[in-house]
Amino acid sequence: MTRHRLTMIAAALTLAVATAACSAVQNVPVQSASGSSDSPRATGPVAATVTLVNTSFAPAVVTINAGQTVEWKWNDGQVPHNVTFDTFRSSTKITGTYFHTFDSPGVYPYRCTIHINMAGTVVVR
Ligand SMILES: [Cu+2]
Repeated sequence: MTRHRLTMIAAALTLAVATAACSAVQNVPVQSASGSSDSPRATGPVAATVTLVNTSFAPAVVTINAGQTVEWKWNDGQVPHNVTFDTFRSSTKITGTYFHTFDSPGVYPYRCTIHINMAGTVVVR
């Protein structure tokens, strides 16, 4: 991870904290999909969608609240990709979706193991 990337994440976290401070509404955590393999359906409200396109995750950084779900959508023709975190991952495929519900605040980097420069981050506040 480059220093520039860390700076971007720090900025995102600062923004997340500032936003959270202004929000009186906190989402109630819902059922978690932690540890599941390829989850075909969302188990919590989908708060952000990331498209796998042009050998990249778009957007590369998404910020959600704890208990919310991120959806990944494959849309890169015949180029296979996967979504791989430290402790959970999608399958490698060319179409379809993957969902993960994040229960704990933190910064979660992930990547596609096939394309070394294809990386993203989920910030959970
Ligand atoms: Cu890939």
